[in-house]
This record gives sequence, C-alpha cells and structure tokens, in this order.
Amino acid sequence: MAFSKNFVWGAATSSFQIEGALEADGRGRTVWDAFCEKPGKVHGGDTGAVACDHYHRSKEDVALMREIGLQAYRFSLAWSRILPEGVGQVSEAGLGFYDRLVDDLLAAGVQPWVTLFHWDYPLALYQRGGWLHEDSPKWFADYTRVVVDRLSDRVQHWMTLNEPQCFVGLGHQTGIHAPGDQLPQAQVLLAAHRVLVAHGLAVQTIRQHAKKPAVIGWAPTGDVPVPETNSAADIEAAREAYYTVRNGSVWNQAWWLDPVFKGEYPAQGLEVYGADAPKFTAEEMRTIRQPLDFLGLNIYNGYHVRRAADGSVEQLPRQLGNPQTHMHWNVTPPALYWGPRFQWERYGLPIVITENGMSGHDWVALDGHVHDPARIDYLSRYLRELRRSAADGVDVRGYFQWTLMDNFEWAEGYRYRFGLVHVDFNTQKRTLKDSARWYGELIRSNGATLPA
Ligand code: GCO
Repeated sequence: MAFSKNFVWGAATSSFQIEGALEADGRGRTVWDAFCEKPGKVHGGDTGAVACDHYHRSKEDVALMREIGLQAYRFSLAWSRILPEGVGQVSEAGLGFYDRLVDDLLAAGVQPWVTLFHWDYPLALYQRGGWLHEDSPKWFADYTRVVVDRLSDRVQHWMTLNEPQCFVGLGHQTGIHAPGDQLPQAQVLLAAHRVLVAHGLAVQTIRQHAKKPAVIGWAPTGDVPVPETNSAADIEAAREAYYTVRNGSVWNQAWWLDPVFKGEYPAQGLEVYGADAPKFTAEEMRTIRQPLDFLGLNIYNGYHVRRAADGSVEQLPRQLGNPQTHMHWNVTPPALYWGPRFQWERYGLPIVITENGMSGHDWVALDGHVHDPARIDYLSRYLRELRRSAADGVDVRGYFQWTLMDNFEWAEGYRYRFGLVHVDFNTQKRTLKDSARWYGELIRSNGATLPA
C-alpha cells in the first residue's frame, strides 16, 4: 500500500490564529477581534492581538516550512486586512503582505494553498447584517476578485470556505464562537444558504478571472461515524449516520455538501428542518453547484456505531479510559478511513485531508527539544488508515497537518497546542517538535516510513 506518486504533503494554519498585528497597516476589525474583547468568551481572556506574530515573522516561518520539508502550505487570507471595510477600498499594505508571502513560499519550494475565508469575518460587514444580508454572497465574490487579480498568477490551489458547520453553527446558533449569536434556526439556515451561494459565486469568480488554471475545493468538517464491525449492516448504519440531518443543528454533511455537489438540499434535511428551511431559487442552487476539483476534509475524530436489532443506528459508548488528546478529543484513527471512503462514494471527487492533527501536552524539555511521541503515534495511526482508504480505491490527493505551529485555538485561547512547531508565546521562539522532523522524513519517503 502506498500514497499516489503526486500526493501532496503539507501543513495548515489560518490568519487570525497566527498573524497577530490586528492594528497593523489599516487592518479592519473582525468579529473575532470583537469576540475576544467580550469577558468570558475566550479562555483566560486570550486574544489574537499577538498570536504567533506571523505578520512580522512570516519569512522566519517560511524558513521553518522549508526546514521541515513541507511540499505545500495551506493558509487563509484575512479578508479585512485586504478590504478593511469588507468591501470598497483595498489595502495595498494588507494585500502586499500576502503577495510577499506567496513569493517567499514559492522561493522556498512550498506550494501555496489559499483558503479565502477561515472565520475572521469583517466586523464592518457583520454590522451591516453579515452572512444574513442578501448582499453577503456578492461581498464575498468581490473580495475573491481582488485576491484572484493579485495572486492567481502564482496561486493555483484555492479553498473557498473553512468549516461552514463551525462558523455558522458555533458562530450563529450556539454562540460559542464569534460573532456569538444564538439565532432562531430559520435565520441560521438562511445564513447557511447565503454562505453556500457565496461559495458558488467565489468559485465562478476564480474560474472566470484566475490567470493560471485553478484547482478549487473547500474544507467542511464533521465527526465521522465508524462502523463497529465490517458487516454490511454496520457500514450502512455508519453511512446513514454520516449523512443524516438532525433538527436543531447544522453539524452534518449532507445539508452542506449535497447543494455543492448535487445542486439540491437533501430531502431528509428539508423534512426535518421543515418551515425553518430557507426559501431558495433554482438559479441559486445552480450557482452553489459549481464544479470543484477536490473535496477538502477536516477530520479529527469519530464515534462508533452499529445497526441495532430494531433497525436504528446505535451509537456505542466510549471504552473506559480510551485515548484522548489534550483537548479531550477521542483518538479514532479509522475516522480517516471511513470519512474519505464515505465522501468518495457519495460525491466522487478527489479527497484532500485539509486538516488532521492533535493537541498535545507539549513543552520544551530540559534538553531543549520538544518531545511529542503521542503526536507521532497519532499521526502514524491516522495516516495508515488514510493509506488504507487509498488502497481501497479512494482517490486521496493530499494531506495537510493541523497545524504548522502552536497558535490561537479560538475560544480555548492558547492552552491547546496542535503545532508541529512549538511557539513560546512570550518570546515568540519557535522550536521544531520531534514530530516535525518525523513528518519531514515521512514526506521525503512519500509515506513509506509509515509502519505497515
Ligand atoms: C477547525 C479549524 C481550526 C482549528 C483546529 C483545531 O477545524 O476547527 O479549522 O482552525 O484550530 O481544527 O480545533
């Protein structure tokens, strides 16, 4: 079993989590700037004010990527650094930062993969109605045009949105992420619909204006149901659980992916959401369903299910003392087999793992190194499962480790470290963890150093 010869190995970050410099060069505020200022919203009152100070240290960080041996780097653009008001006047300073970053990446032999939106929504647009505003898709398309005009002569890999389930669900339904709204479900689903139309318009914009052939995808997320046994009944139960829409939640696959890949909302979802489902036009559904080149998947964990005697899907309890990451996420390597397999079977697009990784108890040891054997074991187990999915016929094209370096973990602040590189947030000193060197060897062997 092996990974395909053109398999892409990378690492991922996002703008608000690493850049800092929130006031620099006319950057506009975002919903996360404001959310961090609300007492009790972010652990310890942490903010993105400095983070990894990547805005001022990007050359050092690109050098780290080269030292590790990354082939590609997935990063997001801060919309409000480029358009401080979200629309209108472009900030040359903000756009210039990404222009130089792309040049530095290419000079280092690292392929830039750009995510257009990773949650840091311009506050000025939120104050005008945000994703609920009927113009929000056009705002996103206009931003995309500015970016494509400047970067598409060198950037050829694009993702429109990162984890709409998160920024719509956590940001507008449960309120535990920015902007912190708890809206009625009908409004949440209207926001979700506008987000999907925005995705479609952005894809059209890239296709129409990119200066080089564009490879376009997006990066939804979700926990993966893992069948308890390999019986057809348990596999079908897991598949059913993965694509079921549940009333009161947008944490699902089909409500988001069926419009993008099939041009329709799932009938089961329309049934359970009922009158809360958005009104939509055939033209909007055609806009959403733009042809994509890959399906990005952010997969961290799963849960075990089986077909119960009464025909229902039964979720099985955790085993006592099962392995968990520092953030108490269950370690479930088969999630990286079944997620890619189920998505490949349903939608038929090449799969790129756009995020996978773990938070660890990482610190600099007395010997000056950061020893993270748990992360090496975690990644080994998950990547063996991904390799197995490829051996079983899934067209897997790439893998981006979450994350390049320890960073701002949203409402959890800085207490959970996901990075291949340790960051001392007081001194900004970067230290490659053992897993970074391990990952470099893996990349150079195209996965051959993984245990059988
Ligand atoms: C996500 C986000 C990342 C997170 C990472 C760890 O998937 O939630 O894309 O920004 O930091 O997943 O939670």
